Amino acid sequence: MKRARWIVSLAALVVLAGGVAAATRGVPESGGRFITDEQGRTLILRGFNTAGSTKGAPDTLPELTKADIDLEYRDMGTNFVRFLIMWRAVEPQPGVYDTKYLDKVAEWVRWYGERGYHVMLDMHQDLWGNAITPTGVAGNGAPAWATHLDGLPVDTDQPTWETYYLEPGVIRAFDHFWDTTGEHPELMDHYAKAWKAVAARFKDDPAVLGYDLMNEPWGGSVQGPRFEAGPLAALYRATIAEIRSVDPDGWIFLEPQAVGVNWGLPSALPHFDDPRDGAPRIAYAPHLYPLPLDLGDDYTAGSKEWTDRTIGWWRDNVLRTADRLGAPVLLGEFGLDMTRPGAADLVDRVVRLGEGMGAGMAYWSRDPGSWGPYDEKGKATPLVAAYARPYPRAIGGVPVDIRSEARSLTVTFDANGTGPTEIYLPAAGFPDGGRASEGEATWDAARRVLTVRTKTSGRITLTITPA
Ligand code: IDC
Repeated sequence: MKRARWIVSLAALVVLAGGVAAATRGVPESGGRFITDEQGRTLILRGFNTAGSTKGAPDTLPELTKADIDLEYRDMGTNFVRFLIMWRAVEPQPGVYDTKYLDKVAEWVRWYGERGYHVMLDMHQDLWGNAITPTGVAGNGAPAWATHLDGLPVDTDQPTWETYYLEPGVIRAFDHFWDTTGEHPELMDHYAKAWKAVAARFKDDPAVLGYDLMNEPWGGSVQGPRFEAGPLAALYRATIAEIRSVDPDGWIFLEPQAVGVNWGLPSALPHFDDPRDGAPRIAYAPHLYPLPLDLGDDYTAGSKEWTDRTIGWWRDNVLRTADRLGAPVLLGEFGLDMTRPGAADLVDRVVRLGEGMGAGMAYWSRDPGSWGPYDEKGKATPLVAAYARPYPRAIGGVPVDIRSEARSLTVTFDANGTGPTEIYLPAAGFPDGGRASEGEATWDAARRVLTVRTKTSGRITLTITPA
C-alpha cells in the first residue's frame, strides 16, 4: 500500500519534471561556480544545521555547548554551520531590533569561528511562526505581531508537522506576508529591514560567510512559478538591497519554494542582480528530501532505486536553476533517521553528490536523537562514521573533480594561486595524517588538516593517501 502510494507520487513527479530523458539531457556535472573564502579559494562546506531546540526556546538559541562543537569537530572535521536565527527574536516589536539577541548570536559565531568554522545565518521559519496556535505547539520564525490569522482555524490534530501548512490560518498568515491580500504591505518591508539589522551587526565578522534569506519559503495560496517569480522574488530583491546597503561582501543564499523542489522538481526562481562591486555573491541553497524517504520508506531495495533516480533529477534541476541564477550551489538541508536501514548509505550517496557538484552541505540536524550524529545519551549514531570523510575544506583553485574513499582523496582543480589547499583527514582512514602526490604538505595533527602548497597555475590532480 505504502509502495503504491510513492510509486503514484513519483509517476506524477516524473511528468512534472519533464520526464527522465529531459531531466538528464545537457546538464553539466557542476555549475562551474563555487563559494569562495575571503582569499578567493573555493570552499567545500561540510556541516550541520543547529538545531531544532532553537525553535521553541524562549531565547531561540541552540541547546548546545562549546564542548558539542569540539566533539563534532573531533569526530567529523566539519567546517560549516547553518545557524538558525528567528525573525521573532531579531525584531520582537515592529521596528525594534534586539541587539542583546544579536550579541548572543555573535557569541555563538565567535565559538564557531575560533574553531575554524564558516557560519551561515539562516532566518528560519516553519509553518510561519510560533503564534499560529495559542500554545506555540507548532510553527516557528515570524513574530506574533506579524501573524494575522483573521480568526481562521489552525487545527492542532495533524498527522505530520508539514500538514499544518494546509491549515486556513497558516495560509492566511502567509497571504498577508506576501501581500496577496493587499492588507499588510508593510510585512515584507519589515522582514527585509530585519535582515539589514542582522547584516549590519555581522558585516565585519570574518566567521560569518553569509545569509540564508528564508528557510523553505511557502507561498500560501500562491504556489509554484507564480510564487517564486512573483512575491518570493520581490522579497528577495528587497532583502538583497537592504543587506547590500550595509554589507557588500557577505554571501546571499536563496532558497526555492520547498514543496516539490525538495523532491527534485524544477524551481522557477529568476536571476537576481547583486549590486555589489565585483563578482556576484549570490548562491542557490535548496534542500534535498527524496519523496520515498519523506513518505517513510528506507533507503533499501526498490525505494533506494527510486530515491537514486529522484536524486538524479534533483541534481539536474538544481544545476539548471543555479545556471540561470549564475550561482554556486549549497545543499542547505538533508537528513533522515539514522537508525533506519540504509541511512548511512544515503549519507554516502549525498556526500558523493556534493563532491560531484562541488557543493557544500549542511545535514539536518545537530539535535541529539535518531536523526542526529549523537543520540540523547551522547552515543554516536551511524551518521558520525558516514559523515567523517576526507574532504578539501578549501581549494587553491577551481575544482574539476572531487572523489573520496575511506583511505584516499583525489581533488582535480585548476590552480589559481589564491592560496594553499586544505584537506581534512579523518582518524579512521588516516591515523597518522596523509601524503600528497603533489606540492609541499604540512600536517596539523591537532586539527587533522593537511595543508598542501601546489604550483599556482595549471590543472592539478592531487591524490592524498594515508601517511
Ligand atoms: C523539523 C524538526 C521537527 C519539527 C519541525 C517543525 O525536525 O522536530 O517538528 O521541523 O518545526 C525541513 C525544515 C526543518 C525540519 C526538517 C525535518 O526546514 O525545519 O525540522 N525539514 O523535518 N524541511 C524538510 C525537512
